[in-house]
Amino acid sequence: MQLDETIISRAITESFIKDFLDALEVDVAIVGAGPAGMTAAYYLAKGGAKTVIFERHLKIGGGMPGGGMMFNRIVVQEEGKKLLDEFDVRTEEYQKGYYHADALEATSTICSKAIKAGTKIFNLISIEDVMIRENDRITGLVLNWSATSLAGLHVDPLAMSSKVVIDATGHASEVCHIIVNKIGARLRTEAGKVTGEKSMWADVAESEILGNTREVYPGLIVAGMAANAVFGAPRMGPIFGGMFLSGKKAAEIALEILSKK
Ligand code: 48F
Repeated sequence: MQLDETIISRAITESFIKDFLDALEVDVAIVGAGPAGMTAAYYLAKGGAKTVIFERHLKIGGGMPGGGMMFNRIVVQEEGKKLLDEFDVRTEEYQKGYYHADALEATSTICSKAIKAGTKIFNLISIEDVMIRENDRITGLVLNWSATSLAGLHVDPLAMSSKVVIDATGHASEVCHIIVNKIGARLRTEAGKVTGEKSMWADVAESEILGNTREVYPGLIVAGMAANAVFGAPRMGPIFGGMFLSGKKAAEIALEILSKK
């Protein structure tokens, strides 16, 4: 068979556009394909919700592939290990209650499971705003190619609609910052704003993250490190159990919200 470059180009363009058009109206839009976002996506898709992730970078996994200071291993505690077992990611006990896993195996496996469960992940796309309606209800996201802002080009974005949004943007908690700054949203935190993360304390950070994984504004859930940053809890460094558990809890909250709509 003689290969035809035009057919290759058509296959890529047409199939991408089909997926992109389909992603313009979803049940749940997740911002960030880190460990929390991808875990949430897996459980949402498994639970029957139409789910999409937008990821700014070329690579998926957020802080996970880099492990701890570029030693590409992650550590999980007992509860986190159970989730990795469910994903079929291999772990090895280092010392009682501490398990380590290959950061790339964890990243690629969770990503693959999320996609095979039905999630669409769009990399290289940044969320730069939300879409709103009456009473500043969040009804979707405003997106643009990450390359546009990197190149400093003046290009208008596109928008998509979503019944629920999950901010899984990590330390930056970008969606929460956007709604506080642009629509004066009052988050369900003490001061109504992003509190800001505290310095590292793994034990406290991991024990508080599930409580911080909440609907922080109508239709917006925070997951992963964004949850701790929004509620002023410490960071935890390269222990990842809390990220996976937070992603799972965010999915459960989103499914609950969807069931009431
Ligand atoms: O940072 P990230 O991995 O967040 P996470 O899932 O996990 C945190 C851990 O990696 C680590 C930690 C662990 O113990 O503290 O930091 O909470 O993934 C966040 C992803 O969101 C993307 C970003 O590129 C990263 O891959 N992201 C951030 N802002 C945007 C975005 C945006 N505005 N639009 C699209 N993607």
